[in-house]
Amino acid sequence: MNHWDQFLAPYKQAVDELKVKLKGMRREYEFSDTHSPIEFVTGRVKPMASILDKANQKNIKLEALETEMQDIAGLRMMCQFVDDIYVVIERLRARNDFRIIEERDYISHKKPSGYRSFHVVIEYPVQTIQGEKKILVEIQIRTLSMNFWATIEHSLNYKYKGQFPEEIRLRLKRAAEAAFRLDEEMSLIREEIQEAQALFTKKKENDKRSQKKD
Ligand code: 0O2
Ligand code: 0O2
Repeated sequence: MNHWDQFLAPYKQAVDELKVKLKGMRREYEFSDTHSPIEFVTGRVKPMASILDKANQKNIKLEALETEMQDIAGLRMMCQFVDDIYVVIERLRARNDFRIIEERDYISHKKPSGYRSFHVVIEYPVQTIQGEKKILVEIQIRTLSMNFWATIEHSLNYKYKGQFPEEIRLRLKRAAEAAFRLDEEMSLIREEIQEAQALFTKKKENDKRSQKKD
């Protein structure tokens, strides 16, 4: 096993374990017949070339990667609605199999690019044959709409190597706002559906009561 494979092994272990655990949360909601705040979960270990690029850009020494680069292990949780993101964060805060060390709210504080997501950095204990090793893992929680924007922006970023022509940069910012408006519209529709459902249930109960009286 070369040095990199050895270095990345506990990160891979952490991603594999957390994928099972976070997908397990989704399955629990499915079994309980309630709306699942989690739509789907993905995970990856950052490839070596990207680790080296980022270390270079951010002046991180290779010896300091473990403490300075928080997203070598990364999980992503996709939600239908913005409110679901906060439900997921509450569930993560309530767990005792890892420790949250940082939360970054790029939803109320979007990035200059237009990027929105909620990032939770955790310290996750991996059991190795040398004993326990604590690994930093970044969990990104976002709506499907935020994910759509970020996926496309990320691939364009790759194409333009971070140097977007001004017009594309502006269009992407506008697209990010449109994606967020879509989230807001969907939330309103959801509230209306839930209100309508509540009214309908109340009406049915009232009808039953008046039938009994007759
Ligand atoms: P399930 O039971 O449907 O969740 P790997 O395990 O390494 O092969 P990984 O890390 O799970 O793959 O990531 P990958 O391949 O990117 O996809 C993760 C899961 O997310 C897959 O489901 C995909 O079907 C699902 N997925 C990806 N994009 C979408 C999407 O737009 N909508 C929905 N609903 N799901 C999506 P699993 O893990 O195979 O099984
Ligand atoms: P990958 O694996 O290619 O996605 P920085 O890297 O300087 O932005 P930092 O401190 O490392 O910031 O952490 P941050 O910003 O909380 O998280 C970085 C990750 O968030 C990025 O990882 C992306 O996944 C995502 N992200 C942040 N800003 C943007 C953005 O403007 N557009 C898109 N598409 N994604 C963003 P990497 O390093 O790009 O890795």
